[in-house]
Amino acid sequence: KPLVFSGVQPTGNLHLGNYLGAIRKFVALQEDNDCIYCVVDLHALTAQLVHEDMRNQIRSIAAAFIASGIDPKKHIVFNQSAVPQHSELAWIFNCVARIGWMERMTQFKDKTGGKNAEQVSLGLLAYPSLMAADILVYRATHVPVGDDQKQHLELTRDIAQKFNIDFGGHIRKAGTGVDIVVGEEPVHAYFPMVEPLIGGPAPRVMSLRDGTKKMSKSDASDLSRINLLDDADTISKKIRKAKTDPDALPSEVEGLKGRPEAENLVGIYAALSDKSKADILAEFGGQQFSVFKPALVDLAVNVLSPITDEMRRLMDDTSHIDAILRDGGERARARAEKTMKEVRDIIGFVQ
Ligand code: AQP
Repeated sequence: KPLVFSGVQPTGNLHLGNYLGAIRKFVALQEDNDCIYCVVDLHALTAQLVHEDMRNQIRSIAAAFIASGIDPKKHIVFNQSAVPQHSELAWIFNCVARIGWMERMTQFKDKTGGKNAEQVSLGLLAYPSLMAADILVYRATHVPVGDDQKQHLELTRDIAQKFNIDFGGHIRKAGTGVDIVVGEEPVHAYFPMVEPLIGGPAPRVMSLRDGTKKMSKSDASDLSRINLLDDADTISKKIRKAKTDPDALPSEVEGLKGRPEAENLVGIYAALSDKSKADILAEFGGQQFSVFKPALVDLAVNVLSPITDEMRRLMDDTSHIDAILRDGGERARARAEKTMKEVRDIIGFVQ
C-alpha cells in the first residue's frame, strides 16, 4: 500500500482551512493507504518559542484527527517530538539543503516580512528541512496538504534528489536503494520523490474577512476563520458577517473570477457538501448572499458539530488521547529507526 504522511502544527485553534485542506483528506486516504498522521510539535517552536499550553494544544490536534474519523489503531497518530529520528534526519538535511533554497520560500518571506535577522529564529528558516525529514524518515510517497504547502513539498523533492545524487555511490554500496525515474533520468535512489495530494474545490480556504488572504490560525481576527471548536451560534455569526460583494451569485464558475469572497464561500460550500463549484452554482446561481449564507450556515453546522462534540468529549479524558499518542509514537519510532539505521550506514557513521 502507498505510504501517506502529513502533519498539523499545534499552534492554535484548528480552523475550516485545516479541516478541508488537510484533515478531511487524511480521513479519506485511510481506506487504500498506510497512513501516518503527526502533530508536528517541534515545528510549533519555529515562530514562537514559548507556548502556554503546549500539552493541551497537542492533544487537541490529536482529538481533531480522531473526531474527524482517523483510526489510530489501523494507522499511526503521534506527536513529532516523541520520535527523535525526525530531528536527526533534519540535521542531515540541513547539511544537504542550501540556505538559498530556504530563503526563497514564500512562507518564510511572509512570516519574516518587516523583521530583521536578529528577530527571526534559525528554526523558521530551516522549517522545510524538518518537514522533509518528517516525511522522508518514513520514506512516505504521498502527502495530503493544503495549497500553501506546495512549495515546501517541492523543496522536499529537491532535498531527496540531492541526497540521492550526493550519496549515489554509497547508496549502491549499501544495497538499500531502488531504481526510480526522475524526469527522464533513471536514478538509484534511497529517498522517494514525494507526490503532494492537493486539490478539491477548496485547496486554499480564504479568510472570511478578506478573500485574498488564506484562512489562518494566526490571523488576529477570530471573525476571519471558523474554528473546529466554534459552536453553532458562532459559526452562524461568522458566516453572516463574512465579507461579500453586493451582486447575486453567478450561474457559471467563470463568473466567480475577480470575486474572491464569493469564490471562497462557494468553494467552502462545495467542499463541505462533496460537490463541485459548478454543482453549487447550478443550485444557487442568481440568488443573493442573503439566501446562500443561511444555507451555508446549516451545512457547516451539520458537518462540523459532530466533530466539535467528539473533540470536546475526547479532550475531557486526556489519558485516552495520551495513550493513543504514546502507542503511535512507539510504532512510528520503530519505523523511523529502520530508515535512520540505513541512512547512517549510507553516510558512513559507525553504529
Ligand atoms: N487556509 C487554508 N486552506 C487550506 N488548507 C490549509 N492549511 C492551513 N491553512 C489552510 C493546511 O492545513 C494543514 C496544517 O497546517 P499547519 O497548522 O501545519 O500550518 P499552516 O499551514 O501554517 O496553518 P495555519 O492555520 O495558517 O497556521 P499559521 O497561522 O500558524 O501559519 C496543512 O496541510 C496546510 O496546508
